[in-house]
Amino acid sequence: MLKSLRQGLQKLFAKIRGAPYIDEKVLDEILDDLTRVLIEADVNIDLAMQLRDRVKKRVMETEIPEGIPLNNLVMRVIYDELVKMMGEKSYPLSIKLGKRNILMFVGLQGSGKTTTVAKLAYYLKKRGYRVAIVCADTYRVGAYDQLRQLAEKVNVPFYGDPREKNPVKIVKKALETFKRVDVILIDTAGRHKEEKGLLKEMKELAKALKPDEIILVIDGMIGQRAYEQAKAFAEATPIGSIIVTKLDGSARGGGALTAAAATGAPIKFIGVGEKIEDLEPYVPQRFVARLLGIPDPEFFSRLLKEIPISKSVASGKITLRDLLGYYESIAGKRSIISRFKEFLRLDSIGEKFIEDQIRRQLAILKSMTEEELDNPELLKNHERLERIARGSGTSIIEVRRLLHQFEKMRKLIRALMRSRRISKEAALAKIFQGDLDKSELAELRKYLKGAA
Ligand SMILES: Nc1nc2c(ncn2[C@@H]2O[C@H](COP(=O)(O)OP(=O)(O)OP(=O)(O)O)[C@@H](O)[C@H]2O)c(=O)[nH]1
Ligand SMILES: [Mg+2]
Repeated sequence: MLKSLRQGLQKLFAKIRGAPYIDEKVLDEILDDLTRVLIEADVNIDLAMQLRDRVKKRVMETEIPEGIPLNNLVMRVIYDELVKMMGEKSYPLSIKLGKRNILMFVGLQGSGKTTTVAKLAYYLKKRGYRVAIVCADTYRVGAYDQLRQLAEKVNVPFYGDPREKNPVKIVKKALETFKRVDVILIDTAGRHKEEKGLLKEMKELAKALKPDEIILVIDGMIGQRAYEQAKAFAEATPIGSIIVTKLDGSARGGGALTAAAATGAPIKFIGVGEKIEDLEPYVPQRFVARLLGIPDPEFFSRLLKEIPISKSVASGKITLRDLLGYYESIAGKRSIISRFKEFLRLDSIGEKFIEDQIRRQLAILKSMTEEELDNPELLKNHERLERIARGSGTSIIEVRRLLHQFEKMRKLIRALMRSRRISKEAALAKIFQGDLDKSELAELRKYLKGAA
């Protein structure tokens, strides 16, 4: 179904999901891709641009909880806006029980009316309704036989008269014949290539038949041209609904659906193949989720509520206590220290020096009060610095240097948490164990230059 649109969107989502970080530039690139994919599927340019602007605005303006990657927000917002563009609401077929519901099908030539009548008959019959089909297409040779055969296939009663040229007479006859049914589906002729004639004839027929609902069948292959048709139709009748067909093969189906949805007319079903069972109720949420390759539309509502990987990601605050915890956990582990040295190419410095550094920093951290560990702001106070330096057998300069390095490291940790979606503990371990990519490593080298 809508192969190129689906592939384009799925590729884009894989890209969003895998993006190591998202800033405004990356977001703009993503939105360029999105716009291109939509326009290629024949979505109207204005609609595509509006969607782009809305996604950007919402992403830039939304505050998201600490620890939830921006990637999730971008996916969620794009999903939401696509759903809106696809119509947002779903409209179940309203069949009133205890009466005969007359549904009249109209549409341009070849749009899929006759096929859809049979599909809907099958759909309703499976759900327990008593259905009958009527052929009121007195124009096309073969229309009668086509529908009769389909009715046999679906095994529902059928009425038609190949010799009668007046569709109103046929339907009157059919209504006398089918007294005890729930739904009567009336197929009409689709001989006009332009909307005006179609709608004029539809109104005349509707006046005589008094249908409960008129269903316009639109060929998905006409793409965004569906807009004019759906709009004129919606204006011509208050009891109209829409079925868009041929969404299986078409490269322009996305354009047809979005255009029809943009008129505000209710799209009730979609045709997704030539077979009798290839008709589905149209639910924009489900439809978009499927385009995006996600089986469960609930996925998107969970995206922003997801419990982050660890609690500390949620709490998010990175304090000196985290650094202390890490130093304590590696104290004396030579393997970590030598790996650390190796990957940073710090040969000239030497393992002994690193060990010594870690030991001194540990002493500084241990000389801090609980309050200070949680709130480095307090350490702007000279007396506190003096106390810590004395307590750890170091100097005020060293304490300041540690604080300065910690500030830089905090940025790196935050960047890692966001880009790799990991907890701060894991980010710290990555930093010290050298599990970083090139740009992350460059950051860390800069940081360590300050240390040496
Ligand atoms: N692939 C695909 N083909 C469809 C779908 N719906 C209809 N068709 C095909 O479209 C062609 C025209 O379908 P019809 O149902 O005869 O169209 P119609 O509107 O009744 O045509 P007229 O009566 O001539 O106006 C047929 O070959 C159908 O098999 C669909 O959802 N997918
Ligand atoms: Mg037909």
